[in-house]
Amino acid sequence: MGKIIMKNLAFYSYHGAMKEENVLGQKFFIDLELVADIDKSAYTDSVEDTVHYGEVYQTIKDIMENSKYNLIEAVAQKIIDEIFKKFDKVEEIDIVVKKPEAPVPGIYDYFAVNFNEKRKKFKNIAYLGIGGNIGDRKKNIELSLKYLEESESIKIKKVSSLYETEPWGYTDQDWFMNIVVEIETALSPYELLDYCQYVENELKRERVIRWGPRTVDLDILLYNDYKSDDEKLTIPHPRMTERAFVMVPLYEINDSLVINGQDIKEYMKDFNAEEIRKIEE
Ligand code: A4P
Ligand code: MG
Repeated sequence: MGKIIMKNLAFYSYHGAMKEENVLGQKFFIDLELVADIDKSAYTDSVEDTVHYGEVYQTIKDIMENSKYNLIEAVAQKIIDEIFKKFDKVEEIDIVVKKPEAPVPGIYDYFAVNFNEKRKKFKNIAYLGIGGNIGDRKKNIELSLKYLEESESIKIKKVSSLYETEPWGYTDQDWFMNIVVEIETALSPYELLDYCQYVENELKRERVIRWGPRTVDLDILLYNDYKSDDEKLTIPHPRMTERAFVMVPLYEINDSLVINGQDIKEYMKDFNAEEIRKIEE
């Protein structure tokens, strides 16, 4: 691990809790230390193996010049979140945001906040099936992705195409739209189930008929190699391998999975094109 140090970056910005500050603006200074996995670059002499400080600077500049926060705490957090999102090699960030002209009458160099944050580890890989057949089906799927993204402990890695699918189980209902997503998560399987149910509730799913119409349903298909036979949580999802609306999008995003000891390719022979059609990449 190495460190990238950026000291006394100066910006003219409009952050502040007082109206005057948002109109008049003032000086801000930022100090930043990034602990990052950059050792290789010392040997390769290649910018790809390090964290490009010019790009980090641009990220900070965008936030400083194009947003307005009440608190320097919020400014610091936004910078931390953006840097972790954009720069994979950064493992830890120490940031100081200084405000030398705070609207406090008195004599001082500056007021500042200092945060230190380590990258959250999302080491578990899970696959979720998302589908619905009531209301604006596509919008409900998009909203559930938005809710997943909002969790600090979930990172969406891959999203399948959007498929329109014949209803499975209870067939006297409209066609569904389905997708499958790959996520990285810090949540345990049961915490992930809770979060999926929270998203379903937010989207006002009404449970009337089993396998019946729904605005949106989130099922945990796979979670690492985890196995569970519990009624509350069965993983791998018990009916997934019979369902084209799960297997076709799942295969699209990962064609090398093994489910219940069998290669996903083996399962794919069972599905026909009439029950599922791709409508959007
Ligand atoms: N549960 C157990 N294991 C899991 C898991 N791996 N993921 C429990 C999520 N939940 C799991 O689910 C009932 C209970 O299952 C939950 O309380 C949870 O603790 P539910 O969502 O309330 O009930 P449900 O969805 O009506 O029943 P079920 O059996 O889960 O239905 P499915 O399997 O979700 O099927 N046809 C098409 N084309 N596309 C679809 O998306 N979906 C369904 C619903 C039927 N037909 C479909 C589609
Ligand atoms: Mg379900």
